[in-house]
Amino acid sequence: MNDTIAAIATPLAEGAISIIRVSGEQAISIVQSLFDHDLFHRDANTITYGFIKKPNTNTCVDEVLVSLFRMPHSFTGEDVIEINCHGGVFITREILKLVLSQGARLARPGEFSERAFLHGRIDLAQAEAVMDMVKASDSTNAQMAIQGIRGSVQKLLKPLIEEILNIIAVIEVNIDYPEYDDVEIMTTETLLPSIEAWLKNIAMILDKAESGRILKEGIKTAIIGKPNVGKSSLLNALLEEEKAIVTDIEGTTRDIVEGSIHLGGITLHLIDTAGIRKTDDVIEQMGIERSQKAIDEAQLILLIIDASKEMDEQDHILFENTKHKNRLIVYNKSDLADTSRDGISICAANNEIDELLSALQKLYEHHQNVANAPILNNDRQIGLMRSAQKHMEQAKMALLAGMEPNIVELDIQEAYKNLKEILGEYHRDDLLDTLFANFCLGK
Ligand SMILES: Nc1nc2c(ncn2[C@@H]2O[C@H](COP(=O)(O)OP(=O)(O)OP(=O)(O)O)[C@@H](O)[C@H]2O)c(=O)[nH]1
Ligand SMILES: [Mg+2]
Repeated sequence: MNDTIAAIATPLAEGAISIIRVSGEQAISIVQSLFDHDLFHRDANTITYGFIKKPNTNTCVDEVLVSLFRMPHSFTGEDVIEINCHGGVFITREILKLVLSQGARLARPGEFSERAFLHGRIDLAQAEAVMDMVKASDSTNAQMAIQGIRGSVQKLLKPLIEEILNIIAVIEVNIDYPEYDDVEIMTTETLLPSIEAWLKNIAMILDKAESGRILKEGIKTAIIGKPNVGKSSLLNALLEEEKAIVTDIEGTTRDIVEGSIHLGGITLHLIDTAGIRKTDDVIEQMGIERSQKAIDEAQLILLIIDASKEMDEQDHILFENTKHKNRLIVYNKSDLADTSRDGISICAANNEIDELLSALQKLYEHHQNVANAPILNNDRQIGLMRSAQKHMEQAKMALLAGMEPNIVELDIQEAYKNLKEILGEYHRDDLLDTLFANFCLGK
């Protein structure tokens, strides 16, 4: 981490401005060697107007604004310079080249954030939230990201980590200093309730995490049904564009057609599939195999049934095949139906799909409430949390089976490690610090 890194921080495309970011011990001196105004004596968090010049010549390269941040109060925790230059692809690259020629190294992707993490400016969950913000495609995602950037995961985990540390500390003191009699003795009776309370909290967090993931990643939604029931018409109505081909010929759609819609904060990733039926057509058969795969992978199925006809054997097969999935039964062609059926009725051909839209909103309404609460929202975080849960469950089972607290401590320590890893920090030292802070041992 001793070298100074540089990179273009904005997309390489024509625009009003581009930013070249430089971080490290030499950041100020490197940029100073290219800049016609004094930076060495400038205060932190200032912007200086001037010109970038080629070193040792007087050739003017660009008119720029130079932002200066001094360690440790910068994004990376190091000295950081940001050069705002004109947003041309050539000129941006040219200035980066000059910076590199003066001794900076080209940064690897994510290296600025990595340094911020290594210098303790942000924890790992915050670093992930920075990426989430860059990738956020709607207000819900942006809202979750800003929570994460402000350290919501750490706040969420802090009480749980403290509780675990306390349990471990008491067990360890019991083991190492049996003669120390003003320390409470950790027995199965005292330990079990704390573990159970802890597990309850974890279960709640994991439950909300599922909503977080749904909000962030969207829902894979497959439109399924017999040929000609109006699947492609529904896709087009939902997307408000003529994306899939619609004809009155059975077996029109042979490949997967995709598109995404936002519905009140939830994103649905829709796939229109080939109508499922018995067929000798090789291409159609391949399409049907893809439809089957789409059913397996989908998180939500919209099973489309032609409301103008009686349900036949093929409808019933699909009905049975999708029973175990999260699904909505949708009756299309309501304009041709004599009797209205229980359930969601639409007329895709005329874009009359309000009943379906409100059913979808209702289905995912409860997830939206978590957007403003601290939540875990990626696989890494959720995986580690599950692992912590597993270890604590094991500790609980062992205690119930009559094991001594000092035997189950290993599992409890693993759970602690998992939680700390969510934030990207695991040090045995923390344990020792708590031990000494709480008990003033080892004088
Ligand atoms: N009257 C009426 N016709 C509809 C409706 N929705 C679709 N259709 C017609 O039904 C026919 C089939 O529609 P598609 O959307 O291609 O059906 P599909 O389920 O995608 O069919 P495949 O791709 O062959 O599996 C077309 O002629 C549509 O115009 C509707 O709500 N009412
Ligand atoms: Mg179709």
